[in-house]
Amino acid sequence: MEALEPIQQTLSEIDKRIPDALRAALGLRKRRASILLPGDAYVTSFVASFQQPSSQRRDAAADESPVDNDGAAEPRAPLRMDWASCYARHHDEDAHFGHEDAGVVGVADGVGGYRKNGVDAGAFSRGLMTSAFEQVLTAEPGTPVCPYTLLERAYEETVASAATGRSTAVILSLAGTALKWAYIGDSAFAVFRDGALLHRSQRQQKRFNCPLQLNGRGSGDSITQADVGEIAVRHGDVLVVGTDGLFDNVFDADLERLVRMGTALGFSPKNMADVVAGVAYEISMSGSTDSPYSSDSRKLRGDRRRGGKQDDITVLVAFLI
Ligand SMILES: [Mn+2]
Repeated sequence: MEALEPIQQTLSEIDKRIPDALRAALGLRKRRASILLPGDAYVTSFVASFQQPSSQRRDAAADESPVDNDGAAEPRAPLRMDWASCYARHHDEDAHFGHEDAGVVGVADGVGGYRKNGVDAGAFSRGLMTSAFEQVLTAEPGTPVCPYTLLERAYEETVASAATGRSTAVILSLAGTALKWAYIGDSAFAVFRDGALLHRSQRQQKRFNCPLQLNGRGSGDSITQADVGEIAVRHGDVLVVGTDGLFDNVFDADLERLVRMGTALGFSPKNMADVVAGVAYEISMSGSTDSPYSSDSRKLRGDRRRGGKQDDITVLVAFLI
């Protein structure tokens, strides 16, 4: 099996690349020159590792609605995902994968409740994503990928492997100009167009901080409860996929601002994933910056919580080009 080659970097390196204007806009503290962030050396990233032949890249790049002699626009080339990721570990129970040529990405989050039993709470999320990735790798090239079918097969295979734990998961695939999804729980995604939020998945949870989750015994919440759907996407749209370590720490409006500013500054998917993860990490460690997690806690539990939520943070950014 081909493997994604991880890139190792530190959060301090990422921190330096968060523009000051963005820092100010999001109300983050001023950068300290010699800051050594806790968790440094624990950031792993991937960039799309399945490079297309340069001729195909040129075809895709030339997708500017060519006009024929009659003045009619020719059909656009299918979109593809130029993706990259950043994973800041806390307990190391998140997992993800992506395949550029197949246009498929996935993110999963092992539910930490199992940890106290001395069980590897990341085994099920890693099993899900490894299985899904292997299925994409071994599929006939050009075969359309149905995210629900892929998630269902990955789930069955992971249960059969006797992996421990529970996990939320989201898988998305491109089919022409449709972006399809299947997800269970609060692993989530957002699609941005022209710097504005176009679509955001709705978390599935039973109560505060208790998302729907698949488990290793094949019992509990059912795969058939997965939310499935699709939206029409187009050239230039930006997809952000992540675990709750992202979405419980960064408000949608701030993520929108990050994407808008990153796009204006010409960020690559890699740089955008790093900066979004860096911001999420900074909020996660804060005891005062407000977050969706604290806001929900105040609303749903009636407490006075402030600050972020420390968790594994997975951010995957795909430019649809
Ligand atoms: Mn999490």
